[in-house]
Amino acid sequence: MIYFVTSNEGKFREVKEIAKSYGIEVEWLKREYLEPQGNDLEEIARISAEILAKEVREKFFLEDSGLFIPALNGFPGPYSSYVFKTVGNEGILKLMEGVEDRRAYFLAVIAFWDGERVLTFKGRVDGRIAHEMRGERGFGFDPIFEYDGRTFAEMGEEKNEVSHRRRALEGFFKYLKGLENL
Ligand code: ITT
Repeated sequence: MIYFVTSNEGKFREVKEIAKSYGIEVEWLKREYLEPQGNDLEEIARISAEILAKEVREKFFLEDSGLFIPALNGFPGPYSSYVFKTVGNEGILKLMEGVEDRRAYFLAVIAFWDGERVLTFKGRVDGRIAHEMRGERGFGFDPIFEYDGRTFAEMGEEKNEVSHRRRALEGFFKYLKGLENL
């Protein structure tokens, strides 16, 4: 069993589901934590985990993720959580009005505190910003993020096969499994 620290229920559900397919049990440590500001998601995740390690005695991991839009110079990127809570999907759609280059990607960085140090694992998925919100599943920016013609919110469970989160967790869970076999 391993603790996953997040205040975001959508993230936890997906992580738990993906972990199951690797035979790993994840326990939800539901709480917010201090995140430093910065442009580098990996740095933010690493420092957040180091700070949190002073309070959490067990091994744990957290995940810092964000939506990056090249036509907006990478916005909202590391500020995705704040942007989602303030202007949301409508705000992003408005900013993208009349913009032809609709490419976007999600990044996820896992930071794992193993009791001594922090290890990081990254995942990325490329897609496009839709012209309108579509789909009922998922969370956050899922209704406006298109992957292969469908939004993540339309893909439901299938999102977990290709998402940034899946790709980051794959590296992490393989690492954990490797330790078991030592
Ligand atoms: P914690 O920090 O407590 O884990 P958070 O929601 O603040 O929760 P982040 O700081 O990592 O998480 O912010 C990521 C934001 O990006 C989050 O608010 C989501 O709206 C969005 N996001 C991340 N992954 C996503 C996904 O798979 N689908 C849609 N939106 C996502």
